[in-house]
Amino acid sequence: MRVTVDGREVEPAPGATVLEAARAAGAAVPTLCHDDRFSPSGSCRLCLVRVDGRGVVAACATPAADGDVIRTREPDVVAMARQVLELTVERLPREARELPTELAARCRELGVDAGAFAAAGRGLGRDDSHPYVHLDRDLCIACVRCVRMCDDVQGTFALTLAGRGADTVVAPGPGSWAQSACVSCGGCVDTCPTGAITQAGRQVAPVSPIAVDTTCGYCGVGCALTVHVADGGVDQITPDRRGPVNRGHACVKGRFAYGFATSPDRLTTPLIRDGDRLAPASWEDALALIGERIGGVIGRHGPDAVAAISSARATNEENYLMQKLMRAVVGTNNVDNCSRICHAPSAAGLTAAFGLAGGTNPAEDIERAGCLLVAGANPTEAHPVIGARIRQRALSGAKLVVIDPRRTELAALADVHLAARPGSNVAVFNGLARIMLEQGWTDPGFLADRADGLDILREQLRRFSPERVAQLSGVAPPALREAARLYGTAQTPMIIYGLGVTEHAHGTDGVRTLANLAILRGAVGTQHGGGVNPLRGQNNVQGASDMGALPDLLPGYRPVADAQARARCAQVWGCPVPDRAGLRIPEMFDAALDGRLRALYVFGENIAQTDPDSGHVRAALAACEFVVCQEIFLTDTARLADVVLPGASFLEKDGTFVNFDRRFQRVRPALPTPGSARADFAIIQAVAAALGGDLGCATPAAALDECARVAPLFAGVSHARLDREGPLHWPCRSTDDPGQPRLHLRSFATPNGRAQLAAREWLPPGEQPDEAYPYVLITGRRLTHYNAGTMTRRTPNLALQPHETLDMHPADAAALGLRDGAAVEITSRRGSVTATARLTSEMALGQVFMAFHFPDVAANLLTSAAVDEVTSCPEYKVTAVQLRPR
Ligand SMILES: Nc1nc2c(c(=O)[nH]1)N[C@H]1C(S)=C(S)[C@@H](COP(=O)(O)OP(=O)(O)OC[C@H]3O[C@@H](n4cnc5c(=O)[nH]c(N)nc54)[C@H](O)[C@@H]3O)O[C@H]1N2
Ligand SMILES: Nc1nc2c(c(=O)[nH]1)N[C@H]1C(S)=C(S)[C@@H](COP(=O)(O)OP(=O)(O)OC[C@H]3O[C@@H](n4cnc5c(=O)[nH]c(N)nc54)[C@H](O)[C@@H]3O)O[C@H]1N2
Ligand SMILES: [Mo]
Repeated sequence: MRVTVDGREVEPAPGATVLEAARAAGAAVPTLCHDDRFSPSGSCRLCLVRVDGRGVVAACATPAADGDVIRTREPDVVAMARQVLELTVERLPREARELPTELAARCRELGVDAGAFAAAGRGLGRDDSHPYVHLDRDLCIACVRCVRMCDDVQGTFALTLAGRGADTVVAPGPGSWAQSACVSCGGCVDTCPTGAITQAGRQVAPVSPIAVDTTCGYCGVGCALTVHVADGGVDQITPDRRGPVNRGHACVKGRFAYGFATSPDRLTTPLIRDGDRLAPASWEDALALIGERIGGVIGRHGPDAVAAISSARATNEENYLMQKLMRAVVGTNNVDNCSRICHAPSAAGLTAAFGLAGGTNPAEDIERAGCLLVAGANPTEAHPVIGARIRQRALSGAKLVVIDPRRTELAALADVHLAARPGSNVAVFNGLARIMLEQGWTDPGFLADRADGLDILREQLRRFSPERVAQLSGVAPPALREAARLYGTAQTPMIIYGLGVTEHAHGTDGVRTLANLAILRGAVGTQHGGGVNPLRGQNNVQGASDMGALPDLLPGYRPVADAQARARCAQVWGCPVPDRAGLRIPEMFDAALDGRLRALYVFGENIAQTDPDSGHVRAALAACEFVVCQEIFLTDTARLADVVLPGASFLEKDGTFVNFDRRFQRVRPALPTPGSARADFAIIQAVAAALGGDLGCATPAAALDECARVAPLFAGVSHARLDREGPLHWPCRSTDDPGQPRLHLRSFATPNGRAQLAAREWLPPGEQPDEAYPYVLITGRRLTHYNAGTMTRRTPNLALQPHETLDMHPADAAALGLRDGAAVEITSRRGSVTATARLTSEMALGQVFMAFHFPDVAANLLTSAAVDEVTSCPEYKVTAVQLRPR
């Protein structure tokens, strides 16, 4: 297509609008209702242009046609646009023209002066009820951008237009904003062109001169954010439209929950234990003590008496240094990260099935999927930007199957919701596989050419009739059949899953039997999309594992047992690499209790609150001779340490994260570290020096370069390249390798290049309800808080959810004599906690749910020591409990 814009010929992309064509030619067409994050509404009429033969059109809503002659500067058309704008602003107060908004900019461009505005506002009032989102109705022009953002991007449908005629303005439903369905994604704030919707207590728009592009430090989605800095703190954070996963969207945490960074509770100086208390100390003293005590343990008990838990919140470069510290300086493979207690079964299961530890497909493939199968994941709360993309895809026609014991938001929207009992995944997935085989909803060509294990699987599936599956899982056979049909017959069905699959005594079996479905269907390792995709949790849990912060794997997933891999590291590091696999996190605690482990270095993980069976964890910490905790807050874990080192948050440092779909993305410092706190990168190097070692790697960029030399999987990744080209997917094996968004296109990375089907029996969970403990407690997440809550509880998110609840079915509550809001005591075989009952039909009978974000309702006092038999991932999703009114 060729068009002419103001005399200049251009070739816009196929399907471009007249506006896009004009902009491609560099013409400045004014817009007000337009936002490229959603489809054009053409309502503001500022983008009027003349197209020869087609008259005056709204450029944003008119498709360009080959040969169009577009004129954007015709005086009569510009005058029309000016009149439209004058009509728009005549009800706005004059101050509106002075605000740093799109509206004011359009007024200046089109020559609409203050006289066109009203002397005063309409007196429609404000709504300041919400902790983050404030509304000044007098500034609203009813352009509908906020509504479109809420509907078409976020998918919450919280906003409408209300009122009559000239007084029509946006409204968050019938009540106040705080009472509305708003999930605080900030999309409306971000798109509002007039200053009607703003962030509480902030300027209408970020005006600070310093804007730093970085990656969100909360969950694994990897949203690109811009941090606007003012007075040494954050002025605002806005989502970056160039972000490949978030595309200009964000959630309540990434967008608003940054207040923790400047909280007075931040650790600003090292602390050293002095009897019962932790006393402020100098870096010199803290590091000298670490050198002496850890050096002493190594001297007396050998290097394997020392272990480290590395941080999935921290950067790749910091994780690379941490594993190098343990292997090259201390001399042990005792290093692990919270992937162990999260998606270790994904790494193990996906490696066994397909040969690589990463999810197989990029987020973009959500939009290509004809059916989305979401199993044991609650993305609208835990990965909200992905949740929004899934919801939009389901609203635009894809089938949605949700497998979750709870009626989550996506379950409520699903074509089929299989409310499987906690711990029954293997039965359900096997049941689906059997129906798919019976019905011929498979890809025989793919199975013959690219997969192994069909015969053994077929034999195993004889034991999984829909009736037996119903018995094991509570899922009715017709629903199971319908789910199998939707997944089995859709074009490029995509599997997305979470901890409801992995955090079980048979979590790896869950991943394997789920992967079976994609293999049977031939929906993995193809150009078309689909695949098997874990929603990895922490901002950098993928990266922490990629960097080799794992007891059995070196950087790039090369086994410590592999002599060649060790030799490669030894050559680059200039020292031998220990060949015996180290301790996993749960094994570290056991080893501490039986005296094999004497010193523990905990970096950015709050194990006393987040690991299962907290009593056991605390005993293990107490049993260690020496515990170092590197934190940004004085957590429950830090309180139990001998030395506390003050680190830096993601807003304060330089490096990279790897998100859930294997993208390396840059993290850049926006704020100074508080007090004498230091970047974790520098701290780990100082600890190495205190132990007489030298980790090299002068900068984070140099550390990633070194990693690229030892790990062929990331050989082509560097800070320089990321700065130049933007995010890169691994595998990225050379500097001209563009990276692989979709894995396994030609062959699988397994030893024989074929996908491996797995025949697995269903086995009971580690703990089951009985007469004494008749309810099943599921633990998981809530939208507004994040894991241990150390960060989100120090932000206004606390106002959105001030305390933890125990979610339960109204009939269970009635049987116990509990009302909504009543105190309920929850007791497991290990401990007791008290929470407030929340009655909801999201829960099935006999099952209750709570999160672990609040230390005063310590879910992990209850959870058991049962772990996945392959990876030692804890069974957080199944705990037998009794309930009692308090
Ligand atoms: N807001 C927020 N976002 C977060 C986090 C947070 O703390 N808060 N944490 C981050 C981290 S570390 C992670 S790992 C991710 C986790 O993200 P998700 O995996 O989505 O989170 P969960 O809520 O733990 O569990 C998901 C679902 O599993 C279901 N489930 C429980 N048992 C079973 C079962 O036996 N079978 C099936 N099919 N489903 C089951 C639960 O009902 C729950 O809805 O979230 C990340 N994002
Ligand atoms: N009952 C129950 N328990 C669970 C789960 C569950 O579903 N149910 N889920 C489990 C899962 S999936 C996970 S991943 C774990 C998460 O458990 P944790 O990793 O313990 O949880 P976070 O709150 O993310 O804690 C990280 C700690 O790092 C600190 N921190 C943050 N950024 C930085 C940094 O840049 N540098 C330093 N030095 N410190 C930093 C924070 O203050 C915080 O205390 O919880 C697990 N626990
Ligand atoms: Mo996690």
